[in-house]
Amino acid sequence: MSVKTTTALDRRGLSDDQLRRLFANMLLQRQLDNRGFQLNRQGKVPFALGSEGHEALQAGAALAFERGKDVLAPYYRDLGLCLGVGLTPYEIMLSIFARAGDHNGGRQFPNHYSSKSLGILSFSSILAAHIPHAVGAAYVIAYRGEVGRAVLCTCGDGTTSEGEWHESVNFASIHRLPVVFLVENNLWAISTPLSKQMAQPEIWKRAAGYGMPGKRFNGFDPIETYACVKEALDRARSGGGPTLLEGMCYRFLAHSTDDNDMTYRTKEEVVERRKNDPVQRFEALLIEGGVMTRDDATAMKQEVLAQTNDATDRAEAMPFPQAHDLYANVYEGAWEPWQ
Ligand SMILES: Cc1ncc(C[n+]2csc(CCOP(=O)(O)OP(=O)(O)O)c2C)c(N)n1
Ligand SMILES: [Mg+2]
Repeated sequence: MSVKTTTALDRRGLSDDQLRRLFANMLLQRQLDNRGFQLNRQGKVPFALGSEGHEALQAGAALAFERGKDVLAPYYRDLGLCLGVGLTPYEIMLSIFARAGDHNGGRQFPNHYSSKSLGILSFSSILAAHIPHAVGAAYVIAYRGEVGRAVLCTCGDGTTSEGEWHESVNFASIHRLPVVFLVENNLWAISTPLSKQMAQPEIWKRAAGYGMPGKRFNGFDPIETYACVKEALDRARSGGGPTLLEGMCYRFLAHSTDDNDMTYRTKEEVVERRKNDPVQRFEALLIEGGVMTRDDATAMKQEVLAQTNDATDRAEAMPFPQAHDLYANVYEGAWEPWQ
């Protein structure tokens, strides 16, 4: 199962500006990804998680999301998706550095994105625990009779083995809820390959069993991703019910800074997959298609590096949370269980 290579620019109605924004998002995601790993190796942060290989999928999906209307229920690998819907590099860095100014007070695991104002649901490290939450949010939209709003709920391929995933997809279909289930299939669940996760490896085909439309697309192509996610979100927003989407991609880095992927996959496999690197491919397509010049691309990379450096320095300089407010936002009235 390989991810297709895109050979010519098919812009599907996107303007030059939108195409450049897609690319800028992909660059920023990769830069911040690398920064997290660097900070970990410098001993400055305890943990970081990579999303290299998911850039095109997440930038494309984010472009289809309507800020101020839609709700996003992401998972830990959705750095680019969360940047794309409005989280800033500074907010990302506050979370990685576990500083008090973070949305979760510096007390959530890193890469557990959330923002009330942007409509990003906070989530749990327990795989698939956020899928019923996403369906609950979609139920609220339907219950209130709101049109023009939908929930975009993402997860990895391995997560679709969890019972909550199946129960949630089934419930959403029965009630024709406005939700899109987007599976980011990177072929691995830490060390477990897809073949040990499911005997029928085409996740999108499960849609038929639940009575909803399903589609698989090339997640290395941000434009194809945008078109598929937009079509599904539009259907959900207009009362057409849920869709199951499967975006094919690959995880280039280890699962996290705590993982050594060379214990379960070969360097050759990763090198082979990197030949289709979605960031480099999209850059080449935009240059060939006359959307930007090589100099534009260089300038964008410099800008992204400057943004990342600025976010890193500002977040690192911020204070940690204080021990005395450990239970703030946990119990009503900041009740402290030891008192
Ligand atoms: C219920 C549960 N089981 C196991 C884990 C440990 N775990 C964390 S991430 C992960 C892999 C998930 O893989 P996938 O859904 O494919 O997402 P990916 O990390 O590949 O993007 C596992 C097994 C967990 N967090 N929760
Ligand atoms: Mg996976």
